[in-house]
Amino acid sequence: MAIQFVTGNEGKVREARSYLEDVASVEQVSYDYTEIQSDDLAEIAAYGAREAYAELGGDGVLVGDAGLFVEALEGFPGPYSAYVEETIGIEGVWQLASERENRRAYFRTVLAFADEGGVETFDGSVGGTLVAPRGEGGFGYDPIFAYNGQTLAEMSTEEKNAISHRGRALATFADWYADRA
Ligand code: ITT
Repeated sequence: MAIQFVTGNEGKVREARSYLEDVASVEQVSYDYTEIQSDDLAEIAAYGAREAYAELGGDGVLVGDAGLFVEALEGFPGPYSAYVEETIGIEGVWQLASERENRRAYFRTVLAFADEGGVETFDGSVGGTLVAPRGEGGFGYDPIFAYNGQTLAEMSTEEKNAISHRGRALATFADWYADRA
């Protein structure tokens, strides 16, 4: 069985393969699905997966949607994380957060899998603390997100994957997929 993972990020595909190696192969595909406006990542991912499966067909399609949710900012930037990263940048988000006493935040990923049986969603999250940017690794908001004293940008890929929101969602998806195979 081949799962088509709709993403522009080769690193995410490699990460997915490591969770699914015993149950399915994973292919990277590009498809510009509609990102609906919603404050719920699951709704956004499920809509995208349904649309991508209708277009691409095959054994099944996987779409992910992720974001950084800052507690003191009522969950901002959340589903708008990519837009906010492009506009005010991670420095801008850190500036907003640094004015607050509560620095807690979490990353959340929702993966949506669509095939002829319909669509299912799988959640993963990791909690941490926002700090001034540190580290050269990772991507996106990794330099301002600390977990056990280290930012995700200071960790190796293996260390980050072991605790990552996407990893947790992938593990849940892989269990579900294996059970139904
Ligand atoms: P796709 O091609 O896979 O859709 P994307 O980067 O557009 O990639 P995501 O939904 O994964 O879509 O990410 C949304 C935003 O959250 C974007 O600004 C990312 O940089 C950021 N983000 C997601 N996962 C992250 C992580 O593990 N560490 C830091 N930032 C992350």
